[in-house]
Amino acid sequence: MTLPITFSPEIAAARANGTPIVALESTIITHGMPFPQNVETAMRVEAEIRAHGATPATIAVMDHRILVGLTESDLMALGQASSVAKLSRADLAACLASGDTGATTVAATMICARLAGIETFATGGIGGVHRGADTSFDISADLSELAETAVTVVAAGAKAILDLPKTLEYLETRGVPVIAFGQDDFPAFWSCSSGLRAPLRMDSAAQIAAAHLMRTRLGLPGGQLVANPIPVEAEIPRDEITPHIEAALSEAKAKGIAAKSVTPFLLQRIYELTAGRSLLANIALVLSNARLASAISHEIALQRSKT
Ligand code: PSU
Ligand code: MN
Repeated sequence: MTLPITFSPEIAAARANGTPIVALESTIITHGMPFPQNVETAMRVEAEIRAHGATPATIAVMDHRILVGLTESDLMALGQASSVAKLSRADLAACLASGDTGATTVAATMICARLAGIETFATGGIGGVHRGADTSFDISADLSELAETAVTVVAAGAKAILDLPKTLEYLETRGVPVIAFGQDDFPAFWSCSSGLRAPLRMDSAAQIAAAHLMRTRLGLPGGQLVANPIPVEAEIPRDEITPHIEAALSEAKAKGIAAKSVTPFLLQRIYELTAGRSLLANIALVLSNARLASAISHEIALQRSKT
């Protein structure tokens, strides 16, 4: 059985040449940022990865196929489309079977990346355990995917709209290494620190790649979460963003926003409440994650070639 995967010409060439590939998700484009900044950012992130000697593979679902690598016109179309499905592990196969268009979340992008033989993935923030999860049961499927799929994901931690202590507990229970890059604290997306210590700390791409390869040698199935703090000049300090987060959360509660709509609703409201500053921070951190992921993808290739 052949997989329903279509590689773009750029990705096909990278596979043939052995150039390291970095996966990118598409939900950040369709549900995470407004047009036109979503498409501009997607293109800048891709350019950043190319500038660091790796090849970007943005992943989405269209016409019964997983597209690995999107063209500029694919990105433009996706960035303006209004009714694109947000795909996680639960709906990936159904969307492929129906032929609908879907954007992949962190969880679905990890699944597609693994199928395509890609081991490094850059994004902004991962989903997590939502506040109030003790009654809502809202825990992102991104977390269990990290426990099952062997892809190293570079994110700026998790957003403080989530319950960060519970998110870290859940990841620990599922055996996911959570690695803060270059600092002791787990970062909180728009802010460099969440005030919580990360379980692991690494200071180089080489260390992260070595740990990734060791997990494979040990036969451990899951991936790694690399939590790369937002560049300090772009951060929104915790005490500044907290009131906006609280306001967005109580609006979501009052409006009865639930399930898949929660994360996009909160991101949009915080964008409005910070007069666009949250988006500038988001762009800066994704670019920074793209650079680190590129370095990790090179290190994985280099270290594997030596064994
Ligand atoms: N965080 C962001 N921007 C995003 C997302 C998270 O800053 O666009 C998206 C990612 O695709 C992530 C998904 O995988 O939201 C998580 O959604 P949920 O909480 O419904 O699992
Ligand atoms: Mn959810």
